[in-house]
Amino acid sequence: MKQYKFSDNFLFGSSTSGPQSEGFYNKANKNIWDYWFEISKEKFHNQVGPEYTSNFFRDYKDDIKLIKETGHNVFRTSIQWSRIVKDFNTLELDETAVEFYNNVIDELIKNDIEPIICLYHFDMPLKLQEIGGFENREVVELYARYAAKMFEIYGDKVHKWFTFNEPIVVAEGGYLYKFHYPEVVSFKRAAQVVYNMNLASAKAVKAFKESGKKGDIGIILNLTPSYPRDENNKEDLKASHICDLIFNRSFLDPAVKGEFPADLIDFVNENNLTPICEEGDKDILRENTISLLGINYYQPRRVKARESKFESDALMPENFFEPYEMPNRLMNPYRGWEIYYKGIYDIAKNIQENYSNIKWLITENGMGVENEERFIKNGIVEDDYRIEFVSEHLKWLHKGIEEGSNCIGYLMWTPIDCWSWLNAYKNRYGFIRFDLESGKKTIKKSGYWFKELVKNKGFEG
Ligand code: BGP
Repeated sequence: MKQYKFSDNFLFGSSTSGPQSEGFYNKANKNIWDYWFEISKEKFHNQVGPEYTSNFFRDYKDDIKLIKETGHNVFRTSIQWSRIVKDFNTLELDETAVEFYNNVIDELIKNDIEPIICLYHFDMPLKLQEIGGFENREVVELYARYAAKMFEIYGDKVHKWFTFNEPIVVAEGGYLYKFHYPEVVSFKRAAQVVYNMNLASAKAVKAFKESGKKGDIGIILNLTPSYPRDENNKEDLKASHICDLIFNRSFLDPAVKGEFPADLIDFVNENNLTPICEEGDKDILRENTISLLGINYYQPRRVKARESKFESDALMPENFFEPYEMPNRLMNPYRGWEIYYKGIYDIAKNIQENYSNIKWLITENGMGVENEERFIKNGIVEDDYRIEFVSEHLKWLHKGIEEGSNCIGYLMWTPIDCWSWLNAYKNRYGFIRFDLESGKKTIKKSGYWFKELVKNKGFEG
């Protein structure tokens, strides 16, 4: 048995997002999820949409009580652009929403829980999607102005901000693989979205600096470390390098280093994917790098060189690699994602060695499990698998920190079972169970375990 101790000011908590927890409650505007559910209910698991979710808008006080009872010293959520802004051009705000987010922030602080706020979590306002979403430069400007407004009104109380959650997923889901609206399949348009979101993020960082508010600003990236099937096979290495460029470094490098990797620029030029750029963009990226990096880690990406031709009408990332199923890999069968504990350490070392050891934290890590009611004993979900999942990741993270990686916290996905996009309530991730029928919220075994972990600043394992 070994003691795994974390520093006294280490952040322990969890993350959710506005669209996945609040419910609709007369929002000023619809976002693309509200709309997509309206027109395509059948796409959503059991046809459950975003209108109710776990009712954070109504129940935030009780929810924060539960979050407190599970030991959190930090909690992350997102502001819904479509809720707080009434008119995107004049930036007229919705007063009920302003008050709601203000109350949430106050309630957290009152409970000694630090609020971390993200400004965009997959939730493009429908009106802005109608003019092209992040393909349109005008939306980049509107986003930067919205961000500036949020710093102005909440910047005295919130000291950790994030511009985007998993921006690469916006491009993947909406413009390549059809698991987000607008269900477009175009590598070129995806590249434009990636480019414009990088710019939008840098412009928000600029606005934050200009606001003069105290604190850190960053971006949240879902890093999927790329592992080649065979380290000694040149073609496998090339495939894994391309994946790393597309899925990780397309945001990581501009955010931290202020520029796109040269190999990525060559790749987009060679494949006719070059986005439309404007003069001055390079300066904006270079001058507005982040001070804090959020990393969501769920799974590695194992790849090999293509063994057969990829059949598709349009050019896709898969033209350049094939997924590799490593024998004996550990799987989360419900989500279909590999669990690879050491990946979190590899990320820690990568950030330390290649990204100037920037201050970072895990903003999501988690295990979605189906039919968790199977594990209820005496009214409590006995989720020992989740305890194992967290502790095994923390052991590797601890090693990375011991070796000097500048990680300041670990946030799980998610406090209370929440609505998960197309999967709705299929897989449960929370420390706290949400009973869909009765609306009851009950702390799971992992929630009590987490409380002890935070109290002791570590665990024995
Ligand atoms: C991340 C997202 C979250 C959350 C989580 C779990 O990618 O930031 O919003 O949903 O994944 O994934 P899923 O809901 O797809 O099971």
